[in-house]
Amino acid sequence: MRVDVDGVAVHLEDGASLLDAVRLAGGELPTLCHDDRLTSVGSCRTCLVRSGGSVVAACVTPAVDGAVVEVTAGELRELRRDAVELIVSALPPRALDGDADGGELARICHELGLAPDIAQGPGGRGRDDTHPYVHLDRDLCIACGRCVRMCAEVQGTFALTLTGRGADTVVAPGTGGSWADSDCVSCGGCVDTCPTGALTEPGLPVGDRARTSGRTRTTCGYCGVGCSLEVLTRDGEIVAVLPDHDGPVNRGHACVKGRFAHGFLHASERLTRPLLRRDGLLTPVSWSEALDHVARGLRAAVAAGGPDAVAAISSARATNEENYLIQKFMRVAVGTNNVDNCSRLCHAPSAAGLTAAFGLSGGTDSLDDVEGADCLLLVGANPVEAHPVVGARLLRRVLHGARLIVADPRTVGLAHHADVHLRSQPGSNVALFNGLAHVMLAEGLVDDDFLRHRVAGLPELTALLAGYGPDRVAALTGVPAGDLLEAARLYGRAERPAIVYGLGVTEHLHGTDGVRALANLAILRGAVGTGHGFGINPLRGQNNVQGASDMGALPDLLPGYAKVTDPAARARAADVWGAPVPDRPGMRIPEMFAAARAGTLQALWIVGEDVCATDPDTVRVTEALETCPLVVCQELFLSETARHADVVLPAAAWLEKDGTFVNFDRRFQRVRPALDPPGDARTDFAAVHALASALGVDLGCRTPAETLAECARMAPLFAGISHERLDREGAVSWPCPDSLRPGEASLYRERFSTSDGLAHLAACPYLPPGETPDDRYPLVLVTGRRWAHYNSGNMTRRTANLQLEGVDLLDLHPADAARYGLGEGDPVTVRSRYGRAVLTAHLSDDMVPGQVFCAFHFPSSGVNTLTSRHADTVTSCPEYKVTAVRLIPGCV
Ligand SMILES: Nc1nc2c(c(=O)[nH]1)N[C@H]1C(S)=C(S)[C@@H](COP(=O)(O)OP(=O)(O)OC[C@H]3O[C@@H](n4cnc5c(=O)[nH]c(N)nc54)[C@H](O)[C@@H]3O)O[C@H]1N2
Ligand SMILES: Nc1nc2c(c(=O)[nH]1)N[C@H]1C(S)=C(S)[C@@H](COP(=O)(O)OP(=O)(O)OC[C@H]3O[C@@H](n4cnc5c(=O)[nH]c(N)nc54)[C@H](O)[C@@H]3O)O[C@H]1N2
Ligand code: SF4
Ligand code: SF4
Ligand code: FES
Ligand SMILES: [Mo]
Repeated sequence: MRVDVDGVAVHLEDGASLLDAVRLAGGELPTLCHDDRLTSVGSCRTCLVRSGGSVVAACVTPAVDGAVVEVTAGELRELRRDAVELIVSALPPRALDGDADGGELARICHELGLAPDIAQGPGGRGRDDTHPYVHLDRDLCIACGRCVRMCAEVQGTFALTLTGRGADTVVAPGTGGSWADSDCVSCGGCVDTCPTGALTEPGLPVGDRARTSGRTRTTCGYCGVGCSLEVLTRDGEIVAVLPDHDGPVNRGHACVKGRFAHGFLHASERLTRPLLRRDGLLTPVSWSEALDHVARGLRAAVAAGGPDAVAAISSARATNEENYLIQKFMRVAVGTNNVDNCSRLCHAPSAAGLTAAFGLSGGTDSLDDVEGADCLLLVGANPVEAHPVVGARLLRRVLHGARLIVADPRTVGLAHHADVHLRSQPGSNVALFNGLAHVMLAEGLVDDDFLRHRVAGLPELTALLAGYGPDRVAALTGVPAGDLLEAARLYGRAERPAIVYGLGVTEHLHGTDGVRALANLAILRGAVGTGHGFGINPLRGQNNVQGASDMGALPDLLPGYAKVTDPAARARAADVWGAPVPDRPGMRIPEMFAAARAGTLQALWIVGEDVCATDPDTVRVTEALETCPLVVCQELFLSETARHADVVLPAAAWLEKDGTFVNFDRRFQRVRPALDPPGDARTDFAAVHALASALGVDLGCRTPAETLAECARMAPLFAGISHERLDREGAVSWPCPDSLRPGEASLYRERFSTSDGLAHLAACPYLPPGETPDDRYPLVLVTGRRWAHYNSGNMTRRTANLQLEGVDLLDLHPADAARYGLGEGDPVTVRSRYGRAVLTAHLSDDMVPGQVFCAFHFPSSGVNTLTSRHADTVTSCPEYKVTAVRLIPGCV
């Protein structure tokens, strides 16, 4: 379509507006009620142009072929100026206090030649400063509604509304009370879009953004979504962390953690000096003293028990380069494969299950593909709280018409929008997925052509599925047969179905079977490797848990997933490293603790993981650390684990680091330091090098960039990825064998990466969970996440997020609460066969009677003393999702 803008011809796509035309022609218009990410409402009348003989608002007027648009004519400028002046004159003088290049309103007034003194409104409508991160100055609200639409259309929370009439119209929480008591989940979106400074974050008046001295683009160090963020700094302090509008995953959106939870950086408890245990007390010492002690301890451990008497837990919070260096240190400097990372506690079953089914250890497609999905099957994941930016994108897709099936025992956020909610009994996934597969096969909702040419294992699966008719599955899972049929039909009949799943699939006694049985559905449907679906994608948890495993911080795999048992792979690594690679797979995390308790593990080095708070059955973890002669802990804080260490090394956090992370959909992205680490804290990268030097070993890899380059030389999957390329391109997905070609965001278009090139169906029978309720422990406890805190909570508890969620709650159905005589807010003791926790009761209809739910963000409540020793039979991933418990009112 061709449009003429003041004599300049521009070509536009269908659906474009006159505003798009003006911008394409190089023109600018004031657009006070418009944001490109939101629907246009045309209410402010500041974007007036003339077209077809009449004056129209450009933002809401569709461009038509042959349209002629007048923009710069004098009277049009006057009209726009008048519209802005009318709006601004109602505001109090402080509306234009900021820098001209600070707020949008100030900039527009400056451009239109409107003097600051036109703002002469009386004010007096008051403020709402009740919320820790979002403040409202009602006097500056022009009722453009951008915040309301941001909250609804991008964040999907619908927390805001416009109230009042005429000139008194103002934004307010929809619940009517204060912002603090509203549904707001602090994504910051409304603050970002507000053009006037009516909505601000504390400490950052709108005009102030321009006065910051540093701007650093980096990748969020909390969850695996991988939001691109822009960090504004001044005098060594963070002024604000804003979502990057060009962020490939987040596109200008973020969540309460990445956006606001950075206060921990300057918390008074931040570790700034190494600590060494002397006479039972952790005492500050110099780095050289601490490192000498560690080096001596490591030598003694190797002398006593050989290299395998040493083990390391690497950090999924740390960068790829740090993880690469840690596993290289263990393999080259110590000579053992005893290195693992928290993927073990999380998505190890995904790695194992997806590799067995398809060949590679990652999700099959990219989040962008979800935008094309017409049916979402969300299983055992709560992205609204745990991956909020993905949760919002999924919700948007559903609000735009995609069908949604949610499989989760709880009514998680997205379940409110589901066509079908499958509330299966915790631990019954394999039966549920087999039941769905049974219906798909029985009703012919499968892709026969795909099954014939690209799939192995159909006869075995077909035989197994005969025993998973809807009635039996209903009995095993508690899901009504009708719901099962409806879900199978929705997924089976969709043209482009997508599976997105989380820990509700993996953290089980048969987690890997769960992943395989779920992958069966995508294979049966031909929804993977075909371009007809979004495949199957785990919402990997930590910021860099995908990367930690990619880099070989695993006991059986080298960088790029080469097996340590493969002589050719070892030879390749030995060639790059100039040192032999041990051939025996090392210990997994639970095996490390068992070896420590047995006295065979002599030294354990724990980087950025609070195992005494977050591993299961923590009483025994602590016992392991107490038995082990040398425990070194690299940490930001004196975590539960650091308290039990012999040496604590102060670490830099993600905002202080240079390197890369890999997010949940296999994208490498850059991490850049916005600040220096405090005191003597060092990056994990520097600490590993220093420790190697103390042992007289040179690991090479001088800089993070050199380190990734070395990894790329070893691992064909990453051969085309470098810091320099990421600086140029932003994000690159793996596999990327070639620096001149893009990475593969969607996998397996030609063939699967298994040895025979086929996708493998798995015939996994349903087996019951390890934990089962009985008379003494009659309830099932499910553990998981809540929106405002992050895992151990060591970081988020040291931010104002503590005001958003202050305690570990126990969610229970009102019927159960009545049975136990518990009211909202009552203290409740939870007992399992392993331990005891004290939580605060929260009555919730989101729960099914007989099941209770809690998070584990406040270690002092003791949630992980409750969780059991049962773990996935294939990968040792703990059965965090099923624990039999009983409740006792009060704190006993
Ligand atoms: N705010 C916040 N965000 C986080 C984190 C955090 O601590 N806080 N942690 C990050 C990390 S490390 C991870 S791994 C991710 C995890 O993200 P998710 O996987 O979404 O997290 P969870 O809440 O642990 O578990 C998901 C769901 O599984 C359900 N579930 C439990 N048992 C079963 C079952 O048998 N079958 C089915 N179908 N569902 C079941 C639970 O009810 C729960 O809603 O989140 C990341 N993001
Ligand atoms: N009951 C129950 N328990 C669970 C789960 C569950 O669902 N239920 N989920 C499990 C899962 S999926 C996971 S991933 C684990 C997570 O468990 P953890 O990995 O133990 O938890 P985090 O709080 O993410 O972080 C670990 C520590 O790293 C420190 N840290 C942060 N950044 C850095 C850094 O750059 N360098 C260093 N050296 N330290 C740093 C933090 O201060 C924090 O103490 O929890 C598991 N525990
Ligand atoms: S911060 Fe986010 S969730 Fe809260 S009101 Fe604003 S847009 Fe809505
Ligand atoms: S969604 Fe995840 S990556 Fe994005 S800002 Fe929040 S915590 Fe960070
Ligand atoms: S921006 Fe077009 S009417 Fe407000
Ligand atoms: Mo995780």
